[in-house]
Amino acid sequence: MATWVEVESEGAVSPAAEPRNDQRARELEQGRIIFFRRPPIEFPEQDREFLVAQRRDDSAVHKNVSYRPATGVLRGWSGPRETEERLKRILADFSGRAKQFVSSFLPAYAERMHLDYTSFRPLEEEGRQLPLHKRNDLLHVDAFPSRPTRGGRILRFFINVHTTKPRVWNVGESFPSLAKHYAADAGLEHIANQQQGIRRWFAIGRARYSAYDRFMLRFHDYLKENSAFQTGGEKTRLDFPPGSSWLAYTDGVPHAVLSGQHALEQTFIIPPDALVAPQESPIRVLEALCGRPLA
Ligand SMILES: O=C(O)CCC(=O)C(=O)O
Ligand SMILES: [Fe+2]
Repeated sequence: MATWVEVESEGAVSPAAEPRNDQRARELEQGRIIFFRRPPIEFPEQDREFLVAQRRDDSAVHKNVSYRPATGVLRGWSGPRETEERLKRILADFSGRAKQFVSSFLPAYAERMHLDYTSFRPLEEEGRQLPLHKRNDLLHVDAFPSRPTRGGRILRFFINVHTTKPRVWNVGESFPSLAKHYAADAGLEHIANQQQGIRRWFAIGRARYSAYDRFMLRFHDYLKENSAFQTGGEKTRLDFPPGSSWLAYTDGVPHAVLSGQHALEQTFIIPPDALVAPQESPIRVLEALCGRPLA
């Protein structure tokens, strides 16, 4: 079994007590998940109670709820106005604290990271009926169809806010190994070759999507479609206990959520020039495999 997956217990971390160096960032960039038995941020008990009280039948929750901290827009929610305002406030507070925490825990990123969406995941993950490419119980690496990163990385901070149930993940092999085994079959060469044509013939709109973005979107779908990979690939089960918290680069760690309910999550996009181990980033790993620049 791969040794690169190590769940580290940090206890309740006071960010100020952490050494101000890049060790944690390096571990994350290399594919490790950093685990906190208790959230490293303040999270009020009344907020937790409010979140876990939201049920599908009484508030029309059908999917993950997303919140955009930059604009205050809430998606995927259709409860009463008052409830909506309270939910927004809770997500905005969580987002602000998550940002503050990541800035001090991972100082290398503080100046350049981009605060992406916040999410609340109110549904039991086990047995969700979703179309194949949307299923999160299948191992995958993340790529967002609407937000190309051009080589930037996707860092996610989670809290399991459920009272009693763990959130259960499977995680797979390291990105370099995953790419070595599957990138060619997923069409890396073809997508790398398209780059120049697209540069030449399409104007600005398309250029937002680098070959890297197009490959990662394809790779996400390819991995979910690949039943040999899903059943035969190497995996490690991780149980995140109720009340625990974790950080992971989900564009590099193949992951699947098997069960659990009520999680909060904040996404950060870390640009290539803020990474402490850029040579380990998915874009560099893929470029080394295909011998061409991808962004
Ligand atoms: O909700 C989770 O625990 C992870 C789900 C996931 O893989 C995702 O949102 O990309
Ligand atoms: Fe994911």
